[in-house]
Amino acid sequence: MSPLAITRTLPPDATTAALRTDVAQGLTSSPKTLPPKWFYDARGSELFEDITALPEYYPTRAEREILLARAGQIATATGARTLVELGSGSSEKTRHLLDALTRLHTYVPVDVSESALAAAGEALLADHPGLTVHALVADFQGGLELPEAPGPRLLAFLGGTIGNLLPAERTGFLHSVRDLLEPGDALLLGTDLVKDEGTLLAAYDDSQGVTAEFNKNVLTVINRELAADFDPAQFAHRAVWDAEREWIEMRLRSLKEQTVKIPALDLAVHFAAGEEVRTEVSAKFRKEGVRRELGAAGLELRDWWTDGTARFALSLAVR
Ligand code: AVJ
Repeated sequence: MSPLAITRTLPPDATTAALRTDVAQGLTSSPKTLPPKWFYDARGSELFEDITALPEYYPTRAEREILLARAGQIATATGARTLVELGSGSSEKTRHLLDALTRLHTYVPVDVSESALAAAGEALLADHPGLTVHALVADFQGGLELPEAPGPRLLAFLGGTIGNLLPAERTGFLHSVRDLLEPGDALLLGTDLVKDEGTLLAAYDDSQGVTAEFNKNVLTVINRELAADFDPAQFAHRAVWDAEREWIEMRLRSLKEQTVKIPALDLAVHFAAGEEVRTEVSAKFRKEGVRRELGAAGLELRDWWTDGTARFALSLAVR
């Protein structure tokens, strides 16, 4: 096999069909919602990379600190021959793992963005010429068919992205992960942790307005893909801490009463002045809650590591 293979499990029009369904359902529900997956067109992915460098946005730095400190232990604990990374994106986080996983034979990055996968795969092969990279263009929530690869396998879901799933979606996801894992395999999970509201709000509403631009970008995606006429200037970015559910919500608030036309869906969407669309939840976790959610899916929490100031955690779980 050539060192870099790419398997497309998404039919070519999958994303447009899924966007149409999500927008039609989300903007006609009450309250209105949009799923966060649609942030990540090329501009959105670029804005997210900018967010990870912001002083207020601590999760990326905190997770990198843990990976650098614990990659050797993770390698020893798992002896992984295959690393599967869900939502790999730029695979920047993965480098620390790949450097430590000295027995690694195959890397399987999974992402909906084929361009991100190709770029990341080429870059990693340059540094790890002996590695086999089998990239999967897939939506990890859509049920995963992993390519044949030597075990034991380590399934990594980093960045705190599991926090984007609502509790019921997390349950389904963790059960699908458990069904994927065989004895000897492991799940490496990145979770942002509950902390003071001020720190959380600053991380999702930075002083430079990068997160605001990231949030509004979903309107541009819908304008481009569905010929809608959203005016991003007529919406304000908001970050809200829901202390009961322990999650951050990103919202877009309509600054006036307005009607947005979405011709591709033959839809006109009315917004009252001040009405808000929820565009993302980012759940924050506690150790016992993670242990419980993993346990309910048939996974056992084996290791729990945090950064020096306990802002973020990596956990290792097995069947
Ligand atoms: C990439 C989903 C982990 O939830 O913190 C960053 C996305 N949203 N700033 C997160 C995000 C607003 C990020 N994840």
